[in-house]
Amino acid sequence: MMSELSPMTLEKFMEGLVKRNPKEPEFHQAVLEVAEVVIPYINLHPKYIRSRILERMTEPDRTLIFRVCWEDDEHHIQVNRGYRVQFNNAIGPYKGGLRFHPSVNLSILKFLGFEQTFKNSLTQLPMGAAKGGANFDPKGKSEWEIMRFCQSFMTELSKHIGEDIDVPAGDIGVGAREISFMFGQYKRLKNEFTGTLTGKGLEFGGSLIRKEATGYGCVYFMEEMLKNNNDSIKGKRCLVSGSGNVALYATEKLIAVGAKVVTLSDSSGFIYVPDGIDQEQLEFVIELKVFRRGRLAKAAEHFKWEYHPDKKPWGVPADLAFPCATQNEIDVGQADLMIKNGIRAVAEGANMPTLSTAIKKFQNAGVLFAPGKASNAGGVAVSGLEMTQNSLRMAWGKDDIDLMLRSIMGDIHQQCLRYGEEAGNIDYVKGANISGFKKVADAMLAYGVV
Ligand code: NDP
Ligand code: 2IT
Repeated sequence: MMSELSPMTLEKFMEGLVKRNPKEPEFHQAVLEVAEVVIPYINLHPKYIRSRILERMTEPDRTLIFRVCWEDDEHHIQVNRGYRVQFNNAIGPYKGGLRFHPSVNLSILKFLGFEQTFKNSLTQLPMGAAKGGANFDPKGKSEWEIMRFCQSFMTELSKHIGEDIDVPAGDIGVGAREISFMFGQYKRLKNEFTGTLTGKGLEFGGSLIRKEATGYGCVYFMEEMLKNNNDSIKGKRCLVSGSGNVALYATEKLIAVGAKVVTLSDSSGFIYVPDGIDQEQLEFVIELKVFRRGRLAKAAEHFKWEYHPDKKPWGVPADLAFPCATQNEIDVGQADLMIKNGIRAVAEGANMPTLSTAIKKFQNAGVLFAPGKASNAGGVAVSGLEMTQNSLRMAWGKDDIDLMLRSIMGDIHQQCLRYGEEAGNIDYVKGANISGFKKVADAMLAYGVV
């Protein structure tokens, strides 16, 4: 006989999760953010308790860890650790980026893979979730060293991916150059030309707007949030952190829609440009940071911008904030300062850049807050469109893809409105997590116990 179901409690669930996954603080943090809003929803829908959906969803399908050996320019042998966490393929092939950064470890990749499950679900495209990468630091490496590393990494990874199995893309430290080296090696090993990676060069199956998509999509999401509050983006002063792929294409779109981007940052400090960065200056920074992986201090020197070494931009007064560098960039103290300085809305371009305690500060102060799984979903959405174009063996035009991106971001915003209503306000964290959860959970239920 089936016993009476008791409701789930957050404390007990988290205790079990931490016990099963010791010493993985970023993973615990990402799960807690979801569990806080999803457990009350699950308790209203006991079918999810009975089938232990949240326990199943927080356990990756599989985790691959492998050695990556390569030879540096001095002919020394280097050894790195490579990973692919295939988190969930309930609604499509595993899909998600690769991160090359010395801080990469299992906790970070599990947090990113878990977040990807909800994000990919929100896009409404058929994509499961994965994340991977290596503790390899591309900074200061020569082109040939990067190529040798990418080829060695792909030699192992190629055994586990495929256009209908798992489709990696870029993330921190992995841009067009790295994707091209990895795609070249994949094609050579498999002797096939398929869309197994996204973010490829336009000459070999890449999609227009993919490189811009995360940043553009984040701005589109911010526009939706402001519109829903009878406000608009034009003329707003914006803090952007980071100066990589996401930050710089968010900046490009912000300039195009008439906002002023007054800060950018990298891991060494931030620049402050009181009148806002212009398109010509931005192109210089894109060349410096995205294509040459240089230092932002060089741009500050070149344009005589105010430069603040070893500092984050959050103390600068502004209307809107776009954290686009990395996880845990905004803590409670910084959130307090931003609120005091008049910030009205935050849209995360990075994954989990805001600590949960800081998110609560923003929400309690009435600051509109969009979690990355909603506001940075544009990148993986256009990756999904790249997969479709590759399967169809055709390429769509720029305007068509931009329209689809806008429409996907608008639809994600609608999902947040639908599931995020909280005492007359919209809780975007609740909306994104419940909507993302429901689709994957229902697919898992339909499969039975697998
Ligand atoms: P890039 O490698 O292009 O740029 C990363 C930027 O963040 C650089 O300015 C880098 O500075 C800074 N940064 C990275 N790590 C740190 C750190 N530990 N401390 C301070 N600054 C840091 O990466 P992306 O722009 O692609 O990714 C940025 C964020 O957006 C990540 O959270 C990523 O997961 C997320 N994201 C990316 C998507 C994509 O399509 N690329 C899609 C959705 C989310 P420096 O140059 O000094 O290292
Ligand atoms: O975090 C992310 O969504 C990404 N790094 C992009 C993933 C993808 O497959 O395009």
